[in-house]
This record gives sequence, C-alpha cells and structure tokens, in this order.
Amino acid sequence: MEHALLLAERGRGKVSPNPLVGCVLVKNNTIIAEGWHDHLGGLHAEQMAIHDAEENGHSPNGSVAYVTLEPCNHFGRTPPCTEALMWAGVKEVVIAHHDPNPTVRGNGCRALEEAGIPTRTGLMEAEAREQMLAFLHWCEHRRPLVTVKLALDANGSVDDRSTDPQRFTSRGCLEKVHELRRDCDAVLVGVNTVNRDNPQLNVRLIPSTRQPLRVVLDPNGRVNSSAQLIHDGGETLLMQENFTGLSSLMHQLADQEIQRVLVEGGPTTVHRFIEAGLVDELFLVHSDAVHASPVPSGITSDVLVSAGLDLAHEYVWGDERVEHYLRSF
Ligand code: AOF
Ligand code: ZN
Repeated sequence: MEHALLLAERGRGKVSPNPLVGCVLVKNNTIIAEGWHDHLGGLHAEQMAIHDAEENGHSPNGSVAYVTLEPCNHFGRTPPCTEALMWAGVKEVVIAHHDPNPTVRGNGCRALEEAGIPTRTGLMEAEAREQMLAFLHWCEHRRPLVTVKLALDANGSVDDRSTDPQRFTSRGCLEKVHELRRDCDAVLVGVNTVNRDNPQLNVRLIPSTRQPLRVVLDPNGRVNSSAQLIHDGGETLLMQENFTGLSSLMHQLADQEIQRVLVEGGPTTVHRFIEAGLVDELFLVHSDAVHASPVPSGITSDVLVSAGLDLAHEYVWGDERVEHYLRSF
C-alpha cells in the first residue's frame, strides 16, 4: 500500500477534480504490476495496473490488488474498475480509504463482495486521507479545502511600505510556492494585493499542464483596470459581492469543481478567512529580511491555535523556514 501511495503521487496536479489513486497487483509476495490515475480522463489506477501486468507478461489472475481508494462501480469517464478487477481474476482487494463520492459510497466494495472477491478497507487509511484530502473534503463538505500561504519578515511583517513592492523570499521558496499553486485549483487574493503587487498568480517557474483559476475579492469594484491578471489571457474571477462569512463564496467555488483554494492574499483577506473559521491549512514562511516600514501580519501562535490550527510540520523552502499548520479534523 505504501508503494501504491507513492505511485498515486505521479498524478499530482493533473487529476483534479478526481483524487490521486495508486494501485499495485501482488502475487507470491511480489509486485507484478503498477498503476496510478495519471491525468483527468486517463485510466483509473486499477485499470492501468491490470494493463501493466498484461503488458509485462504477468497474468493478474489470482493476484491481490492493493488500491488507495475504493474501486469505482460506475460508468464515468472510464468503465467501472470493479468489473475490470473481476474480469482480471483478482482474488482479493485491499483498500486504504473508502470513496465518499455519492456515486460510489460502498457500492464498489459491495459489488466486489457479491462477486465473491473479499475486500479489506483501512490499510494506511490516514496516509491516504492526507494524500486525497481536497477530494474527500469536497465530497464530504461541498466546499474547497482552504490553504493559506503567508510570508513574514524577521519581525512578522508582510510588506515594506518604504519600498516598491518586491519579493523578500528566495527563488527556491518561490518555486515551492509554484508547486503549491500547481496543486491547487484556484488562487485567491484581495483587491489590495492586486493593486499593490500587480501579481500574475500563475505557475511559471515549474512545468505544469494547467493553471489555477485566479479569484480576486473586490467588493467595492476598486481593482486597477490595468492589472496583469485581467489582461494576460488566463482565467480570473472578480468577486464583487460582499461575502460575509464567505461560505456562499466557498459553495460557489465548489460548484465549479474547485477542491483546493490557495489564499495568497494580504493580512485583511487572511484574517477574513480565519474569522470565518474557514482555514484548513496554513503555510507560514519565515524570512530573515527586515522591513524598514513594516506592515504587521497580526498572525500569532495564539491566533492560529484559536482558529483550530496546530503546527504539524516544519520545512525549509529555499532560504526560508516554513511552518505548516493543519486543522485537527
Ligand atoms: C477508482 N480508481 O483511479 C480513481 C477513482 O469520471 P471518472 O470516470 O474519472 O470517475 C471519477 C470518480 O471515480 C471520482 O470522483 C472518484 O469517485 C473515483 N476515482 N476511482 O476506482 C481511480 N481516480
Ligand atoms: Zn475506477
């Protein structure tokens, strides 16, 4: 299952709104085939694994399938994986996480059991949950997972009013931020960020097959009409409604199959999300830079703790130290 989880990673940034899924077929304690959901519209993991076995001269008949998500039992972009597993003669299916998609929800396991193929669910479930959290969250709550990224100088400031807008984190850090953008379906900022920084908010420092939707909160219609993100040909959504509580905005985004939104706004926008109780995850980037005319972020560990966020991991992105806070779900 550990190997299946690793294979699933190969679809990162390419499968949304589908989940990352990996699968291996095992016979006589040996992995005879590998599969993963590689891109939207591509084969499901189980079908790729069966195909891989056949291509390499192994019969999947009598093998055990380890798959990170309950196999689907419906005709969607591909035919049902349950049927592919039955036809292949798989003798048992071990699953990490059930599929909360209303069209699956236990039907995959039921169909397999009825065909005489035993199933076992829950192996490395927590790891699988973390990997496909945005998909699971969207199925379960009908709103996107909210990830916040905020960079601070040595004194907790987000900007230096004494200079023109400029990046104060390293190139290595910026590349990691682009990886984060690639893994999100939308990037959201407030109008102040657009007017001061004139950002592009796209993925350009690393390869990517798609760009996130840009969302700008602009309740009073103040956006600078010459802003790059309005004119560069990419997709941008200008939200002019005044979202109190923001939950209608979240449902609106969910309806557009946005499963994970990256909030890269300034402190006003970030605090609106925190106050609405909508932050699921936060990356706090700590730089050694010192701003001459600081703009305090107002983000302290007390604020984060009362927002239900716990420090889960620490990373180094380029020259910066990053704290990764997660909501205790
Ligand atoms: C699987 N194996 O590898 C994946 C599954 O529109 P479709 O046909 O691509 O189906 C999408 C749904 O199928 C998705 O919402 C999720 O419930 C499930 N994804 N299932 O058996 C896979 N990616
Ligand atoms: Zn499937």
